[in-house]
Amino acid sequence: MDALDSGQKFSPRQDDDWDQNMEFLPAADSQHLEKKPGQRKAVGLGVGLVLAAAAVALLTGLLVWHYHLRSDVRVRRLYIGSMGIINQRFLPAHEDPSSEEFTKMASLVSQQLKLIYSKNSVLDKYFKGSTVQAFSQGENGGDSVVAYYQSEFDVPVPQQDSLDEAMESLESLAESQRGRQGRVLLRPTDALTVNSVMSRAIDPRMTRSSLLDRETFNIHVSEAGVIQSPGFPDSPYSPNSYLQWRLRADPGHRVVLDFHTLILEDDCEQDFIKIYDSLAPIEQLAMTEQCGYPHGSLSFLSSGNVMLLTLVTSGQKNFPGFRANYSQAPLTEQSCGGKLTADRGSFKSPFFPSNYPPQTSCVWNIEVPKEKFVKVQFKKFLLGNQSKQCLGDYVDVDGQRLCGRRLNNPVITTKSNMMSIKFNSDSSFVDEGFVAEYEAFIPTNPCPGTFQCTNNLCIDKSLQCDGWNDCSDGSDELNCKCEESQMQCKNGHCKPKYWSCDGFDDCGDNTDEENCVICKPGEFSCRNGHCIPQRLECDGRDDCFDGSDESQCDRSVVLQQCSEFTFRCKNRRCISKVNPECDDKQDCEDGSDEEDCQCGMRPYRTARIVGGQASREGEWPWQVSLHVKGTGHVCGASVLSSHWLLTAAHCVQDNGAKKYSQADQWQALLGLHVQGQINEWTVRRNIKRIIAHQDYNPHTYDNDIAVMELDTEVPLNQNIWPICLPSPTHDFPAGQEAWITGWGATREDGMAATVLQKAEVRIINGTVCKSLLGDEITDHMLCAGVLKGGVDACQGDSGGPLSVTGPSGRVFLAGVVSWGDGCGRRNKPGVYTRITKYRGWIKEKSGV
Ligand code: 4AZ
Repeated sequence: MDALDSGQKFSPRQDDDWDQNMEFLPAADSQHLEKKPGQRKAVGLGVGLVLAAAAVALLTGLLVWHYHLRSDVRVRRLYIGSMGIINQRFLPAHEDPSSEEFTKMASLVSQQLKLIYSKNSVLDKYFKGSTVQAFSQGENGGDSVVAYYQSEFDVPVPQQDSLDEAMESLESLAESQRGRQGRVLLRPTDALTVNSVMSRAIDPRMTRSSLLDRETFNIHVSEAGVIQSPGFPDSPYSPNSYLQWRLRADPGHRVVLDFHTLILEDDCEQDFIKIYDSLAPIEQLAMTEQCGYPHGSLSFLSSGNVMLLTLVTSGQKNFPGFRANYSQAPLTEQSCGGKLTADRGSFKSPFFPSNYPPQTSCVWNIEVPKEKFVKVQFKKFLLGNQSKQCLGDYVDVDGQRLCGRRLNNPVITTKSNMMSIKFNSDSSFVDEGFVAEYEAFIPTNPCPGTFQCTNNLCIDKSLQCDGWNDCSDGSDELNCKCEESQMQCKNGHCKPKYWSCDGFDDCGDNTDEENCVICKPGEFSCRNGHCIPQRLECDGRDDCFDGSDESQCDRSVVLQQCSEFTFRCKNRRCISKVNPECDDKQDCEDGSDEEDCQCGMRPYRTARIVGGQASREGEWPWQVSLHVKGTGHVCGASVLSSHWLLTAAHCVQDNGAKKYSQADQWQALLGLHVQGQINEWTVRRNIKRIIAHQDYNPHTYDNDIAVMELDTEVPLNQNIWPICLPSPTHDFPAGQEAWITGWGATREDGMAATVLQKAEVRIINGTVCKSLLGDEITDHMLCAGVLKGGVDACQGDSGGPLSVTGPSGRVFLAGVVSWGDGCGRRNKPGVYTRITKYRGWIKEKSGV
């Protein structure tokens, strides 16, 4: 039997008469109600409502009583567990459920479970039966076995919690008996010596009755290989399926699973993968659950020699699925912790930036010369969900526990020459881990020649009072005397005056955004500066006379007049909603806001960069690498359709003998992930025609835009897909998150990247940008970046996309990488061609 066939379903017993006895109250007889017509109608309606409410209340009461109070209604409850057996040898035949050895051992395990449950009155009463799913070799080699099983109970609804408690109590029983020599768990004659048991109720999503397609794959990872969801990459995974991959490494090794692609439905209730540090889906050994399009690390390691990957899908919306590489690593590899005696150094969680394995513990002891103290700074810290007392995964620095994914203060100092740091991961839910740097310092002079933060970090003096929190505890920005050009925030920081009222919280306490609106409390401030009563917002009428009071509402309003902020439908009428195009809701009467929307979705969704990180294959299917023949990658571009690309005009300008304006000089690589690695996804095309903007100015980079026509069309698929073009009035507000992608240099004057890089930046207000970069910033340009520095586009990224994801999940092209003052410099954002200004031009030149 497939162990997962039966689920946690209701199975009412002995009470099949309750619904037959239940009657709805008879409807009121209107003939008996002699009233005036109007009144009669109202009274009739009232009586009807009261009776309907009474019927609903009665039905609800009966249901509550039926399922919760009647103690004879039973539910089936499934537990998934494992049992460590130390007096049996593991044989290769134990991996094959049809072998005699498997059957024999499974029968012993079932008997043993029955015996264990019989010693507990709750378990004994409700136990139905067990099935063994798999065996693996115990950690001490062939001399021990781990059995994975499922036990089924039929329990009255009110007893469910006590059943859970009784199951959990078995773990401590095994634990306490293990210590007593010879008194191992309840040993029947000649049977098993059990040294551990562990079990939990199964994830209810894995027992949905709709899961008809069930399959198990058994894989040895001693030789590296690839697993993928069925149909990947040509077709989406199948609906209503429960698939599991049991991965086994050699003894003394761990399983390594590295996802190369993972694209599932966004809703984890529908489709998800879950990875277990076990061969069965035991909940307290769940390492991760993923759905949608995850951005974090997708490289996982088990604590022992087994791992289980499960994929559960629902009946709706099927996506491409996954492809992952598996292999094994010796348990001794990357042993962590140790003694650190140098004056400075670094240490990190095991396997960083892969997810650390569960059940791992490491201790680092830092010891520096006697006269010095030690400080440690966590550069990265991702340790799963924060728990109250840091009971799960944590870092302990001299008795102080740190956990979660954000540290308020990432710097810790000792008042002695020693420091002890412990890292601990529990049995479930792993994360990327941490990177830390430590340094010895002389207590009397901790920051020679530099500024000393309250947390003892030392920073360059020029960073003091520059408006940026460089200490990470804000102490470099306290008690600053603001200059003439700066404003004083309430929290003591100084910020450039022109940053006030730009819609972005620059102070950190929002004081730069207070008192900006002239409207009184209770009033709505229109974009055109008018004030209207707040209650008129979203009332379906254009009270501002520029549509702004109706622009952020669910429903759109057709306006009397159009403005620079309103969307123009094909029928030339304008609607109030901001960014209505391709948001999967029809707003124009003629439906034109939802036309030509085969774009911007990562496929199947129905729903070099400085300071960036490597992206995953298929993550940016509109990204193109433009190669100059004989030279290689020079610029980026975006896919607009199967025939057209969009890039920067400065990429296609002649440069002395280099005739970049000629189409035959170029080759476009679509669906590329790693430079130099052409794979089955990569499509190479020659260029038929290049059309650079007629008003491109090579001195100012104004109108830095060009389109390129491919010589033959490309197939659109999950790795090659157009990005959406925004309408001329599409709003990309300051502060909005955007992504830049490309193979450009990873630092100013640095080397180009080989793997496609991505980085998150923010749209920057135009006035702020002009004040930072000067008047060369025209209205045709858009600034984006991280003003603190360190994250930016750079040489080789030019022509590539600055993309913004809309509320419906569709990605829009906000800008094209154009120029900047160096790369990643503080207060020097990147400059992009503002695409909204060129919607008409693109249509005219390419027809897209
Ligand atoms: C370039 O040379 C370049 N920091 C592109 C973008 C930026 C700087 C330089 C923006 O192609």
